[in-house]
Amino acid sequence: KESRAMMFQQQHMDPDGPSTNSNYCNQMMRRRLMTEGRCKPVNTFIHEPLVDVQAICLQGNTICKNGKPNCHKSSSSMKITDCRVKSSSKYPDCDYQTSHKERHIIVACEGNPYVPVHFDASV
Ligand code: UM3
Repeated sequence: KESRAMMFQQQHMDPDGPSTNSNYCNQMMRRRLMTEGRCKPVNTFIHEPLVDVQAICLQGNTICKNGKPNCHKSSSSMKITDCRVKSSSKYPDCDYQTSHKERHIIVACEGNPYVPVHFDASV
């Protein structure tokens, strides 16, 4: 079984991206296995070096949306792409809207080493 830290990287890390094409989310959501069984409704890819994303776990502590205390907000804004499934999308043909943004991000961290395991929000 893959660790939650590995799952976070598979679902949210794309340091070399994004390609400029509007098909980015359709390709990436499938390639990273988030269209198996259902179309994952919302998912964010982060276009920054892994070390910079891991460092967020040492930055501003904040409460997660689920009420747990282990969320952290990036001190810098980061390049991200939000993928949101279109209302017209019909599984198994998952169809996403691709939105490139630059935002502060909030991740949940766990474990030893203390690393990102969940993407909570962008602000
Ligand atoms: N999610 C994003 N970006 C957002 C909001 C939510 O990727 O701006 C994802 C993260 C969660 C899922 O998946 O939606 C449910 O909240 P995760 O725990 O695997 O990161």
